[in-house]
Amino acid sequence: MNQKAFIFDLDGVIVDTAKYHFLAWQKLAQQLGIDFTPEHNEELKGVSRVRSLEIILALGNIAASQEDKEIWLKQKNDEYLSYLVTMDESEVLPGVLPVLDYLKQHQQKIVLGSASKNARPILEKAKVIDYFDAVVDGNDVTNAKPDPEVFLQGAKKVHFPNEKCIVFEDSVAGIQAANSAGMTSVGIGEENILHEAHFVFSDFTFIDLNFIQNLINK
Ligand code: B16
Ligand code: MG
Repeated sequence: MNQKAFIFDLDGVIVDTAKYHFLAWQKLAQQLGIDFTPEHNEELKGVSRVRSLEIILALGNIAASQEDKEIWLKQKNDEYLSYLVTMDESEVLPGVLPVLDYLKQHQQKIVLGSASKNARPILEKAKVIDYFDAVVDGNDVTNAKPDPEVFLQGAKKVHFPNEKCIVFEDSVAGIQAANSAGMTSVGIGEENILHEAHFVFSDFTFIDLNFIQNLINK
């Protein structure tokens, strides 16, 4: 039987939590007198929470103590979590469930590879956690994307060699991580931004199940 490991990023691939990250970061930025726009938010995609704060503080030219940073990180995460309270399966992005169903029906491995430390509760709220054979998230890794650690750990957890892994990612750093791990990369988003990916689709509704079957057969 042909079997592959399909590794999914979370934010921007399975659910669109970027909009909540933006609102929470924007609230903190306003409090600190920093102008934080949706364009700035693009730079935070796939980036860890700590690194995101550093990017925002650099925007406002703010030097902060470790203590202040800890307070702001907690404040941002509490605000972010408040948006997730009402989250349910309706937030799963269009086209994702048919692909997950197809993979399950064809006995493929399904893995999560996300920078988020909130990944598990989000998968539970979105009611997709049962699809996953393994979850690797921001609590497990020390090196953030573009370092391939998150995907390497994912492959290891399901005992698959890297060349038999396919990664779905919406961030440039994530595509670079997949490529440097020797995996097949599928970009979800704009072709001009994700041009380093082996394949790019605007979203999952553009992914034909024949394409998935070809990846399984490869
Ligand atoms: P948290 P992904 C990433 O998720 C987000 O894209 C990024 O904006 C966020 O800062 C990061 O998770 C950390 O999230 O604060 O929940 O730990 O795209 O890697 O699934
Ligand atoms: Mg993402």
